[in-house]
Amino acid sequence: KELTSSNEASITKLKLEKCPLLSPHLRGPSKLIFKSNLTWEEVQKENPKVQNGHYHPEDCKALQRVAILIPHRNREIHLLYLLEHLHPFLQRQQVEYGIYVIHQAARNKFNRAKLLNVGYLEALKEENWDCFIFHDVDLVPENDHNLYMCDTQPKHLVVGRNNTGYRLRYKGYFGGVTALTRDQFSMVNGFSNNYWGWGGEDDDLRIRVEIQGMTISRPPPSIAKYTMIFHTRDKGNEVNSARMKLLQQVSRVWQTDGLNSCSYNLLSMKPNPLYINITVDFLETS
Ligand code: UDH
Repeated sequence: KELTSSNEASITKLKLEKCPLLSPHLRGPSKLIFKSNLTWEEVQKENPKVQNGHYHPEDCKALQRVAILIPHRNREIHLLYLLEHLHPFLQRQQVEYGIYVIHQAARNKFNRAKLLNVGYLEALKEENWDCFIFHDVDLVPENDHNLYMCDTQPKHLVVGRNNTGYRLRYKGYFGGVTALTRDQFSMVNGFSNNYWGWGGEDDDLRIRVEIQGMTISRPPPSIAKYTMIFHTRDKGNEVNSARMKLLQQVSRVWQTDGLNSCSYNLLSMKPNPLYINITVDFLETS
């Protein structure tokens, strides 16, 4: 019986050996350059094997299937620079991945955490991802030994960044870029949906992780380094003055505030060459 080409492709994938944990293509630290005239067409051309934001290695079977979730509104140039670096970075690591950009449509207060909950729920409708990387749009990894894969414990990937002298911002900091397995994130009921504006939602997630008796792992500081693309505070993302109060309630509310209470209006889910765009709308309720 004749095989269709997609059947052939999946049989070849089954026969492949597992990729090694440390890919032979890793390069170590690299100096990042952000060209002022970079275009989407150029980045697309540089990544011919990425289709609709998805990629899988061709010569071995990836150890994990990883969804990268990027919360977004009005930061197109940051997105372009991040994707320019992230696609080749992930391909050098030999991970199978999909990049999702979750775009908040309304001009109300920005809600990073809720967008990431939406990304998790929607990405899982598309594929059964093993691992989720929750990724700010303005943080670009400098060293490809910083593996975009999940561990037995939730992982924090940003130990240092250029604008803080490459030191952890504070003990317990769990923001910027984090990696949790599908099950770790579901165990904590995801992020809280109630942080409108800047701050607190990452500390809230850390408390959820601790309530579950999990601990946060971090790669060595010499590896977990990021360049933050400079920006000023966005309109609609002012500091959230309710954050300290919310942080005191986590142990009481985490079971009813999170993935299981995340309501939203999905406006569109559109594949772009370099990412899947999810546009979502929700009302500010607290
Ligand atoms: N984000 C957007 N659009 C917004 C707000 C936030 O896309 O309008 C996303 C984006 O992925 C960003 C993340 O949410 O990386 C976190 O928001 P942020 O970058 O504003 O947070 P950060 O802590 O900066 O990096 C806070 C304000 C910096 C002011 C610096 C003045 N010295």
